[in-house]
Amino acid sequence: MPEDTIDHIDFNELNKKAISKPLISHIYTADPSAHVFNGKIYIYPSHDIDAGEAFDDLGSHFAMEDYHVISMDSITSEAVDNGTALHVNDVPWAEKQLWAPDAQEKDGKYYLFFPAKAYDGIFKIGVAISSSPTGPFIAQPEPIKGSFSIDPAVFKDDDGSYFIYFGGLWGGQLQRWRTGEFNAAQPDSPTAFLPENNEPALLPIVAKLTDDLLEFAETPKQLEILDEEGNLLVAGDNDRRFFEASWMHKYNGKYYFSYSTGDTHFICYAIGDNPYGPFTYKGKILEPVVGWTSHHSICEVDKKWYLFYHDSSLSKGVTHLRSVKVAEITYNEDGTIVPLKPYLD
Ligand code: FUB
Repeated sequence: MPEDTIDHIDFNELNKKAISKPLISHIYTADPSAHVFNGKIYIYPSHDIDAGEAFDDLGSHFAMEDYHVISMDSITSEAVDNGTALHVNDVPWAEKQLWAPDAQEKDGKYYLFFPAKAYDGIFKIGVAISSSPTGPFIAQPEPIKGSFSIDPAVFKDDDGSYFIYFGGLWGGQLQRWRTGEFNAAQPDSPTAFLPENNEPALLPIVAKLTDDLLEFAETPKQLEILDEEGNLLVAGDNDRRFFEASWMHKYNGKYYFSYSTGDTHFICYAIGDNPYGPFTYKGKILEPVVGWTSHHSICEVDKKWYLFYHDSSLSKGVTHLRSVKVAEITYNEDGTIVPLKPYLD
């Protein structure tokens, strides 16, 4: 079972070795989804708080209540907190746990995609709209029809189509949807209904969005992640199989699907030829950070590529009090990504 705090690390030393510093330190932020809109960087993170919830493997201690948007004029500029962009009290269908969001722009409107637990205890994904990239956002009265689980990431392809990627294990409930219906049995178990180690791993989910970006345009599909021999990764391949934190970006005409391996704490990626895949596992992007979770986005800014990620160094290792950071990533000539160590040796 992961620990909620870490007391064996000298955080002064660790922070000296960190490859980047928290972008903001007056609040805790996590799960950064970064985009460039109108030449400026906008980061859509979770807003971590200590709500006093007991720690458990379902993530009950991640009891976030609102979102703040962070903006930066350039990658070296000061990061600005633009205040509350959406509060759970203003989302009619949502009770709690505003987890990792993403945002997109279309025709001058901004769409915030976010997971939250509905009053029946089931995670759904909602959309909220604003005329400004920093909000405030007005939530749709209902979640996306047929949505489930957590961690939406919305990718705009070059032809103007938008695709949503989502899903997360354990507290993210993806394993409870294996039959197409929510399985509410053993409600306190994070691992009930996971596949056996030798079975194919659970897969992230993809769906094209409707033109108004408010609904799925099709039945969501599983996104296959294959090994070098073309076989699906198996559930026991803990260092490589999907757990949560989907992200999609395109580089040199190829589609890069990246994700967290969760309980082994890596950010990994797989490459495909179209938004639906299949994707072939290619390697790690980020070694484990301090704190249990790892979650990221990848964004091009002024012709360089950046990994936005988080760690728990500022809170001295408290799992649910994280800080958003950014570091440049580079590509090898064959299109593979040079992996990063978050702290130098
Ligand atoms: O922030 C809450 C959850 O922790 C996210 O939804 C996961 O990706 C993990 O970072």
